[in-house]
Amino acid sequence: MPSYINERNGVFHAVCPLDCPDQCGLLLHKEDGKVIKVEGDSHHPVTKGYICNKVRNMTERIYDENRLKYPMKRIGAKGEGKFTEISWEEALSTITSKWQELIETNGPESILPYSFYGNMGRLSAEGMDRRFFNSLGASQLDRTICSTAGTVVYKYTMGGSIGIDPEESIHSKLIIFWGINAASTNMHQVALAQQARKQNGAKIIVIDVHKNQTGRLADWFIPILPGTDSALALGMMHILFAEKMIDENFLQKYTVGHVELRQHVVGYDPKTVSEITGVPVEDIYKLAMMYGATSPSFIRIGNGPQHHDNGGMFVRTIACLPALTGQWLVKGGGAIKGNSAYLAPNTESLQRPDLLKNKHTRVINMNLLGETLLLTDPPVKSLYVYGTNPAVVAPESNKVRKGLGQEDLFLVVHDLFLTETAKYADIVLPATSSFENTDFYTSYWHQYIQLQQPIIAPYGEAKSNVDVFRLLAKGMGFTDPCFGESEAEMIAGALANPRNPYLQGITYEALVQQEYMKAAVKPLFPGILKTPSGKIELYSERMKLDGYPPIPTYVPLFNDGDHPYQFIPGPNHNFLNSTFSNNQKHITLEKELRLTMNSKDALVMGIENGDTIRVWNNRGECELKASVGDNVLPGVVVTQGLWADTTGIADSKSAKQLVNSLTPDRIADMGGGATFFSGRVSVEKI
Ligand SMILES: Nc1nc2c(c(=O)[nH]1)N[C@H]1C(S)=C(S)[C@@H](COP(=O)(O)OP(=O)(O)OC[C@H]3O[C@@H](n4cnc5c(=O)[nH]c(N)nc54)[C@H](O)[C@@H]3O)O[C@H]1N2
Ligand SMILES: Nc1nc2c(c(=O)[nH]1)N[C@H]1C(S)=C(S)[C@@H](COP(=O)(O)OP(=O)(O)OC[C@H]3O[C@@H](n4cnc5c(=O)[nH]c(N)nc54)[C@H](O)[C@@H]3O)O[C@H]1N2
Ligand code: SF4
Ligand SMILES: [Mo]
Repeated sequence: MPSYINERNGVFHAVCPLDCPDQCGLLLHKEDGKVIKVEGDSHHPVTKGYICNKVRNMTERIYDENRLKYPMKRIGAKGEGKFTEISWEEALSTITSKWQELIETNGPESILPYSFYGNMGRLSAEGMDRRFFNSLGASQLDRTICSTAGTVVYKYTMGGSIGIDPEESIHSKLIIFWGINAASTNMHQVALAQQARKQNGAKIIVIDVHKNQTGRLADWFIPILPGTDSALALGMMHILFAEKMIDENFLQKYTVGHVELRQHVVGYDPKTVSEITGVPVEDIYKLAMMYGATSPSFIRIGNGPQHHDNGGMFVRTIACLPALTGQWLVKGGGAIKGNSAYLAPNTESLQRPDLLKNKHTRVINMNLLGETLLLTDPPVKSLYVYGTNPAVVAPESNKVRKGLGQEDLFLVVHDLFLTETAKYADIVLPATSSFENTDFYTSYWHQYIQLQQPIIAPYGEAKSNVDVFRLLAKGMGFTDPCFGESEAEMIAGALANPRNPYLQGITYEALVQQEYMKAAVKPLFPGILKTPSGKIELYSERMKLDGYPPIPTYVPLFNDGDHPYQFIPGPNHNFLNSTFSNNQKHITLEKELRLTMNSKDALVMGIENGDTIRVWNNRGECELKASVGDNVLPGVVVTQGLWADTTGIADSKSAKQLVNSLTPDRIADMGGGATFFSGRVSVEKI
């Protein structure tokens, strides 16, 4: 441990650990061993000292009296939330002896890790844990809940998760936030857009199904029907080709398939596209002409529309747009879907996939948790959850909770709080906050990497993910030296990635010295992409071989039943997924969970602002307060935030705000992605 953990007072550099593209640089003020204030670090080149309200109030979360202090075992019924304190020794030996028994009787694949990025630290989220479960031979988890549909398809198109440097977006003259509520979810991209607006007179367009905080700051908000964006983009292409507003030179030199695409988009005339998308013909024209005539233009591709049945195709289609007008060659032009490839570490070293002996080990899609626990054969007999709260965030929560509540499932949950998921656990383990650990952080939006060193001592008996897996490895008798590595050694190994030239010069030692190190990036073009052709693949032979349409195509949403409303339950401003949903300050700021609907629909249903509404489908039901107006199109209803259960009991009947009880666990068109926003519901006034 570095010595400053013991220093009484001071201001220390820290990283925001949350699953947010901005990955802000922080300053933690510490007095008498405790963090008393969290603020932004003005030295961070992108986040520049500004942070969101959520994290400014982080101290309340770190010192919340409900934080878990010691390991516990269940003494009540599953889900009841009754536990008693035990020692770490007892907790660890209970887990390892149960797992040894399961490996003998049912084989190692009866054990399933279940995790996500509650802490984005690479060691915490995908380091020692992966080494451990690979050695164990446990079922593998496909971590598909967030962005895989788009990641997979962006790779077919562009060769990997690479976009422009967001710092360059200040040069743009047209910025399109496409399916991203950036004012809440990527606030520094909004700051950069505002700077572009100020210095270049840039126009900001927002294309969304909901006129939320981001829509309200736009110069032009374009409401669209859910799941129809690829049709809009194809309609834009139709006009761009027809009006000769394309960059022939760029298409010839840097793309394949522009001839096929040109023919293909003939079918997407503005009238047809307008009928599909709900966007008026003249607006489709106006949008295409603005996009064709403005350079540099920049598209920030959001995560939302990707959570549809056709989410992969959404990203595929939008990602092709900048090539048509040659925007990738212009400083400040192009797009960002995600930038994680720039700082990609050496996963062989970090995660040690070689430790997994059975190369045919089954892989389970995390979006199918409920079904997996209830139906998979051979069954999952033990689930180890860390860094995620599936009882709230996973789709089809009624199925998930039924699965978690099964008597014969041995459930271990490692978290900072007794989450809704932890209430079902047999063993609960207390986790440290990220400010108690050593880890490294790589943003998936900007191009800076940061080191976190422990600033405060572990809370109670809490342990980091890395420490817990070290101890579990010892308990299981694993002898590979990788389990003895220090955090510093793990980081050094992860940063030595000969396959990633962008990491050049970035080492553990350098990170200790320099708080912010940037990937060694250069413009993507002129250049060779990692696609089969080395070019942008507007037509992808590889997609065809993999069974997908090789050219961007509009595919309608799956028929989710006869319910009249398309249900869009997105994140909110003051929580981060379900994190902070148990913090009073954040709840107070958010007030309550509302169902936003169009006044025309409300009139027909006899619903007024503030009425309590029953929202249901064949998967579940919620009770929400109506918010009536013109922020969504007729036929669409929106909620924001993944709210906590209001009663202490983790049963789905009393969880009236559990929006995921209504969402489908269907799998999206690509990458095994989630389809949170492709469900339909009925509504009525109670
Ligand atoms: N404050 C806050 N910040 C967060 C999070 C949080 O919970 N709270 N979560 C973090 C995480 S894990 C992620 S993945 C990102 C997600 O952040 P974003 O990328 O912003 O994604 P979402 O908020 O899921 O959806 C973005 C927008 O898509 C819209 N949308 C839904 N369906 C469609 C459609 O078919 N077409 C169009 N055009 N729009 C549609 C929604 O109305 C929403 O406004 O944010 C991260 N940052
Ligand atoms: N309806 C609907 N559902 C959604 C979404 C949506 O838009 N709508 N968004 C989806 C998306 S994009 C995502 S990414 C997922 C995210 O969902 P989750 O990954 O579950 O995110 P959180 O709800 O923030 O839960 C993270 C948990 O990790 C814990 N944690 C934090 N740090 C550590 C640590 O160091 N160690 C351990 N062991 N635990 C830690 C936190 O206390 C918290 O309980 O939700 C998905 N669910
Ligand atoms: S949640 Fe996002 S915006 Fe807020 S401090 Fe963390 S990285 Fe910055
Ligand atoms: Mo996410």
